[in-house]
Amino acid sequence: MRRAFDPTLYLVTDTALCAPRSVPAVVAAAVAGGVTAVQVRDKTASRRDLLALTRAVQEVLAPTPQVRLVVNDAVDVALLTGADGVHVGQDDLPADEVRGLLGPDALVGVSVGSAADLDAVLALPPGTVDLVGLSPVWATPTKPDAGAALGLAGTRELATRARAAGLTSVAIGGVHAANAAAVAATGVDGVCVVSDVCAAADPAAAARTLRGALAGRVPA
Ligand code: TZP
Ligand code: MG
Repeated sequence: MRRAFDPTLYLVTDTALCAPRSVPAVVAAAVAGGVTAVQVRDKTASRRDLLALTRAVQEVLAPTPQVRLVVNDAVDVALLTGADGVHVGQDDLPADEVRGLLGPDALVGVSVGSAADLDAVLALPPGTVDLVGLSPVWATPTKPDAGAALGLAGTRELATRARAAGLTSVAIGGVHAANAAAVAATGVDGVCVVSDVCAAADPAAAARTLRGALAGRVPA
């Protein structure tokens, strides 16, 4: 059965930004601080290492089953680990193929950087995509090739259309505690962060601060 997904504060991991701490250690702290969902993302890891990393994060998340685990790109890793879902970008496997591989209960997320990207998602059969990651809100050193910034106005436009179509939306790219409330006010269901938590001296405190900034602004 499909399990509920809380997108309020969605952590996307970056192994280099977590170092010298391990990704699972940072995830554990971040969840203690209030992160509601986790995506394992490592563009440089071998498939073998990504599998091991995903399993290690899964272990850390075992005591908090309400915090869903999503794998970036790697459908094979998601299948092998029984992770909750996969997030794909515009150059990854098509969302309908991912849905076909993972089945109806998985969470399928897609990155959307323009109205045309959203049009393509909305043209798919209902139930193909659960979540769109609106990105990037702002340019970010974490992903220099993320494409043109949507800004708050562009994010709002896409979030409004996503909501009307019954899709969950989250916003990513340059989101930090100081601007999280403004991002949430665009109408997204949650915000995604990488560096604000992964690079923080105290990831638990960083997550707590973000949750404070989001309190009452996104559906909890
Ligand atoms: N996709 C679009 S922007 C981005 C990803 C993975 C990185 C966001 O990183 P940060 O550090 O939260 O700006
Ligand atoms: Mg990708």
